[in-house]
Amino acid sequence: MYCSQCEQTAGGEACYQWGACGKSPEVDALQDLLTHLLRGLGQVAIAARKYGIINRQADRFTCETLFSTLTNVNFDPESFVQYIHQAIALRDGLKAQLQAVAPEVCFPEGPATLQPAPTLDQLVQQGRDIEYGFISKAAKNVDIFSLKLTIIYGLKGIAAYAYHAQELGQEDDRLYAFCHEALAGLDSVDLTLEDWVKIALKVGEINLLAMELLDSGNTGNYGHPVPTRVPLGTQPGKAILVSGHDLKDLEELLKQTANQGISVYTHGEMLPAHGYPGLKQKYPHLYGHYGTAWQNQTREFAKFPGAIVMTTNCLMPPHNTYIDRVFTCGPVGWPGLTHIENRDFSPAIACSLSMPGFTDNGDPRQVTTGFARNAVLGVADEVIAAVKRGDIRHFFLVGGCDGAKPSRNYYTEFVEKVPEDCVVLTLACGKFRFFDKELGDIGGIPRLMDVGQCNDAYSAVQITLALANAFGVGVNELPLSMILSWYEQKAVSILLTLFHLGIKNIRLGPTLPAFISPNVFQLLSQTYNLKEIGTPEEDLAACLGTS
Ligand code: FS2
Ligand code: SF4
Repeated sequence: MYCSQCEQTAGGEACYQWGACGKSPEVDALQDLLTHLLRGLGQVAIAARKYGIINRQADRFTCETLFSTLTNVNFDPESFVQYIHQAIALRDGLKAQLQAVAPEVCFPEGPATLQPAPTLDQLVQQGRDIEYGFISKAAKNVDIFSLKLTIIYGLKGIAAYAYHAQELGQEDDRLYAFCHEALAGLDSVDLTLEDWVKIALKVGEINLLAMELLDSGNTGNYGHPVPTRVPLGTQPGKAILVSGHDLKDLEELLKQTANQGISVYTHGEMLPAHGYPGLKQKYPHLYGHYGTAWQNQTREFAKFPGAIVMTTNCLMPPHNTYIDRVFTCGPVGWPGLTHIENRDFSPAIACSLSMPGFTDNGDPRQVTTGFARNAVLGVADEVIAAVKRGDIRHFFLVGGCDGAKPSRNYYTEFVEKVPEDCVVLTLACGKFRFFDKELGDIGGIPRLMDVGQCNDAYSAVQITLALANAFGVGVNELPLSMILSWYEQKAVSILLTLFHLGIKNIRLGPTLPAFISPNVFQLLSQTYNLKEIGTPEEDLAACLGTS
């Protein structure tokens, strides 16, 4: 196997034997075969579009299944076998539709014509052969290979956002058309390094569209988040835990658990759901937040006295102490777990009702979430006045993914050391390293504001652009520094969006992506002044101009 798509990749290079995330070589090969077939589906979809044939099922399938290959989403070989057969059926159906109006159109040998092997072992071998072919061809130019991987991983991020947005009724054909084109074009041989850089930046541009669609879906369905206090403790009674990012899944779970005597707790990236009026205010049994970031789930899930629903990433290999209480939804999968179909959560609800639930109130603390773009920009005048008076010296966006590496303590220390006249905006699961710190306020403006999930990066972008506009400066002249942590492929797509917007001086950690070659990194450093994190003291001093 060869997989280098996430920050915990083995040896900082690639997972060759077994995924550090728990992904088996078998699943890795099936994912590669599926991705290859999506390239073929892309070729057919592009050709069909030229004749006005758009197949929304194929578009949505591309995003859902690409999402399923993102880190910590789906570990189940059976899911991928089904996806592989569906990809071929969709591709061949679309081909037949196209050839009915344009019989002369034909496709070269490759992903648009490949037929599946008959057995699981042979499908796995097919995936391995495809992966080997891709790597051996691509490795002839290590920098182009690096950019191709960046594009594939960025597309996975787009696919994740597009999947969530579509579930909430938001779609855009430009996004689907680009995904097909980018996937289909991965084998192009006549492109220069500059051409591949342009495609990578286009991934960033389309990702902005994907995030905008998701923002519309979330706010259109559940209202704009408002600052909301969230208990970190529990209340006696039956309990169900929901993790991941999908607000539609959470809403349906809330509907189905209403008046059943069950309290719903969020875990990980679901914390910002409490800020949405259409969720928290409408469903009072959405009680509190339990636990911290994804990498702590094995310890935290083991102690939770009820069912655990995993809506999207990040799922870790479940331990035996709680595996029979974990339920998966949508593109998430683990062999043998009960998969929730059609958002019918009754198996998870029955499991929670059969469990003891909580008997005490636990942790008495609360945290605040809900500082998305509407809430922050609603107090923009006060913020601007505070900056002009010199009460606020600088903003830090300390956001991104969390993970298990001890070097991620950098982000905790960084926030602890931020001077008292500075404000920290945060988002995504990286915040769990400091989300419960009481940083106080500056003239009523909180010094720590949680913008939301990684899926709410659009909100952070809009806040940045609006502040730049209000101050009449470019984004790079704002008193704002971005200190980002990455782990999986949504972070890759967000980084490409920030480059597309011309945002410079980002500090990235805890390590640089293994798939970025030295030359590509040099290019990004020269163009965007992208830097790897140093020490909190050095980086703070550099950002504040005091070094
Ligand atoms: Fe965190 Fe994991 Fe949010 Fe990423 S919960 S690292 O895939 O999606 O951020
Ligand atoms: Fe390794 Fe990350 Fe790929 Fe898992 S997703 S196999 S940990 S690089």
